[in-house]
Amino acid sequence: KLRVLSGVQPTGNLHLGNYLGAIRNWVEGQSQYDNFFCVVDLHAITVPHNPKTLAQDTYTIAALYLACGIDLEYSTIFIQSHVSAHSELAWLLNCITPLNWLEGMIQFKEKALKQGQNVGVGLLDYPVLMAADILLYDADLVPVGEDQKQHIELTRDLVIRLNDQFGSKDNPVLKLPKPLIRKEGARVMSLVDGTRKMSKSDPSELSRINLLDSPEEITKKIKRCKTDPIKGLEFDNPERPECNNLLTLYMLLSGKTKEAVAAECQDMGWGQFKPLLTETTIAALKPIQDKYQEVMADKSYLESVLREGREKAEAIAIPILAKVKAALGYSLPL
Ligand code: AQP
Repeated sequence: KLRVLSGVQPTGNLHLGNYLGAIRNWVEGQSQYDNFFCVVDLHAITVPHNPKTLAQDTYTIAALYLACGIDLEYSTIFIQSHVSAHSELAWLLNCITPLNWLEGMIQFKEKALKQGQNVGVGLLDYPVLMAADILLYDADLVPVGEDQKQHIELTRDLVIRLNDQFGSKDNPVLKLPKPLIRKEGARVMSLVDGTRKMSKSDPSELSRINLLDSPEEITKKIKRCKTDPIKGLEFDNPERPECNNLLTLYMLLSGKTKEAVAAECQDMGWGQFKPLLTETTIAALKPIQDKYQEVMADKSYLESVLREGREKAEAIAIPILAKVKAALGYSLPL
């Protein structure tokens, strides 16, 4: 089986963008692959974070993986900081990464702009740590949303560079991974601005629907979301980004085809569509929320999943780290 690796940062509540762009695709594809899904808590401290909530936020994301349908028969769930090989490989990769590759990353430029003077080196280094996450598992495929595509291209460039410098054609050190990006849901947009992606770090709570939002919160957010004054709803009109985003959410959450949604909504006004989207969203999130409560009620079960996850992750990551160290010329520990 091909191996899959992906992760989410515990930087806040998971929202529909994280779910539709990433986790739902992990769940749908999981029986075909050998999967590793981590909660990337080392990435979470690349922006200012709260040490009082980091551990709890990390557990919440792991529980949500299970609640969304990650099945331990096909998949391993673990926490990035529990496997120290991630930090170690990131250091080794740092030393072969040209600085200007990192300075050119879109996500760095966007997040650095938001933080002004307080940008840490870790934010610049985010893609190198992400490369380490992927490469430690010899992952073939990395299912992500569109926003992460550039980071996976950088990972591929790093593999080519490392293999060129320290491997040989017949004996490459690391495997070249590929991104797996689904067209639908790859870029879920903010509810208050259809030209910006839905994001955990957006200061406006109204901009996103979180997987754990109550029916009342969902109703309020959809009622107040940005629309336009045009009657009749349509996909793919660049002048109507909010309309395209809300129809896409309805399509993905209802499981209907694009053609069926286009036909159903072509004569609708927002007053008719918004209650429909609200009802569909609440119904789609209900089973996830119920399962989440179940998982969180048994902390020792979640801990055992994560302990086992760490063991399985280390069984793969430690030998791959050793292979990279040997290729770079390190001696074995005495
Ligand atoms: N709006 C989105 N549409 C589709 N996919 C998305 N993803 C994130 N936002 C959207 C995908 O979710 C996965 C996990 O993302 P992450 O937590 O590692 O970081 P991120 O991409 O930076 O997500 P956020 O929500 O915007 O977090 P903050 O605000 O903390 O930076 C990834 O596969 C991502 O593509």
